[in-house]
Amino acid sequence: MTPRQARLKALKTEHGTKSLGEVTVGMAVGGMRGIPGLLWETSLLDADDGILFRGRSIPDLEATLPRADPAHNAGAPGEQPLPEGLLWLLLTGEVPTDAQRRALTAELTRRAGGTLGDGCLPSHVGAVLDALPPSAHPMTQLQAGVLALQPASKFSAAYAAGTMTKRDLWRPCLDDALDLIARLPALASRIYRRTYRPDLTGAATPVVTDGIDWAGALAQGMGVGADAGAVEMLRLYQTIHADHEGGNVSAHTAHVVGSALSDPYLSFSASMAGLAGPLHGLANQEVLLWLERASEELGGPSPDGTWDRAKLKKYCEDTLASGRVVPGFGHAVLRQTDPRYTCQRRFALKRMPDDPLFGLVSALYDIVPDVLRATGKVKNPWPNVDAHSGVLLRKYNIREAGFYTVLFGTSRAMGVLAQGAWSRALGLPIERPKSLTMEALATAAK
Ligand code: CMX
Repeated sequence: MTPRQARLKALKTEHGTKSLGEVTVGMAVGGMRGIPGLLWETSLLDADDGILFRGRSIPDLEATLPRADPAHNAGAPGEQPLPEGLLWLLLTGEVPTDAQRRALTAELTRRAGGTLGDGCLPSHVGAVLDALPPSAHPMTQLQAGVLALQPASKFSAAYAAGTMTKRDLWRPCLDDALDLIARLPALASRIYRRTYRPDLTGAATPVVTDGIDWAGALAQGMGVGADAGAVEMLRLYQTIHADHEGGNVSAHTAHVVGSALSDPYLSFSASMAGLAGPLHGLANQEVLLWLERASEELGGPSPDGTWDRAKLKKYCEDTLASGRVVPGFGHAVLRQTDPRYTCQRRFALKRMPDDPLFGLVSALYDIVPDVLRATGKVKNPWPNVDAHSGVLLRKYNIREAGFYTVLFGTSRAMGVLAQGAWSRALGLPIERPKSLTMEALATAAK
């Protein structure tokens, strides 16, 4: 038994009957807010301080995770953390050394058949995508593409063979997780190119295979790999979206589906169906469209780069009056500005301080919270991760908002799949919370 397995066993034996708090009727009908009902090892969310990945804050990760080698960063040392470094941290609880990060990148490359680029996709995956109409949303394509990869599941094969105990299934689960993560840059870029950029053919976007990092391969596949700023932006983006503890829709979906011993391809695909909702991951698409509409309606910034605050306030109020939410603001758990927003803002201040849409995002930071407070019902008026990401992507020529949630998804894979392997290693059971009818709730409340 490993130390973590022993710890969970001891927790169950010594504290299994202790209460974690009261469950009210309001919680039961309020989206289970505040009910502590999940074990999630890879990250923990604090309402004020934001996400901690294995106990480490985003600024801590920015300072400590390995960066790109000069050879893969236009000759200069990388400035942004590499997603593989975070994946190592999520899996092991330890910040990797540069050598360990390089080894994980090499392992992902090996698992992808020698390239993190387009060549690693089995040909039938392209055929599945091509069978969909071009109008299919990129998130639909992502799910279909992941399901097309599923026949390669080692977890499913091991379960079917019946030669492994339930406790040992974490091994093929981890295998599947790494195989799938290895193929995501290629799958995402294939979806991007067929939907928006058919001009970027495989031949036109050659992928360096010798040591290129995972986000670098994604950038190359999307045709922005020659822009060092774009590559760095994607490294940061792919790092910060990876995990947000276990109760959010995408993570929880992966968790509940995986608990039925559905394999990682199935649970990740299901997770992406949840991420595709506008109140969750699709908010990043909605934000950019909303910003572009604002810019159009207001006729852009004034010549000195500032935005008309009164008109912006009205634009926000009109959004609310039309029955829509202000995308990119609010959160079910957070009660302060999302640190994932703040780190993107730091990146923008350094690399694109004069970008007009960044100016708009900054102006909205001063305006939206008051507008939301005035409704008297919004619990958190501050911006979340999605309020900022589209402006960074757009700056680096990834302008198609419909694709943005796919980029959230490729990152989220690292968190939910790392936890999925741990869930199997810890032998977590099939998830089955209790539901009640209104009559049963009323009876229980008496
Ligand atoms: N704009 C307008 N209304 C908002 C709002 C916003 N940004 N945020 C919350 N509200 C409303 C809710 O819709 C709710 O209204 P009703 O009582 O009429 O249903 C009320 O305020 C209370 O909501 P809450 O308790 O503050 O927030 P919830 O936990 O219910 O919802 C969230 C959280 C994120 C869905 C919500 O803040 C929202 O819709 N935000 C905009 C969409 C968004 O940015 N989503 C991305 C979140 C991060 C992510 O997962 O990627």
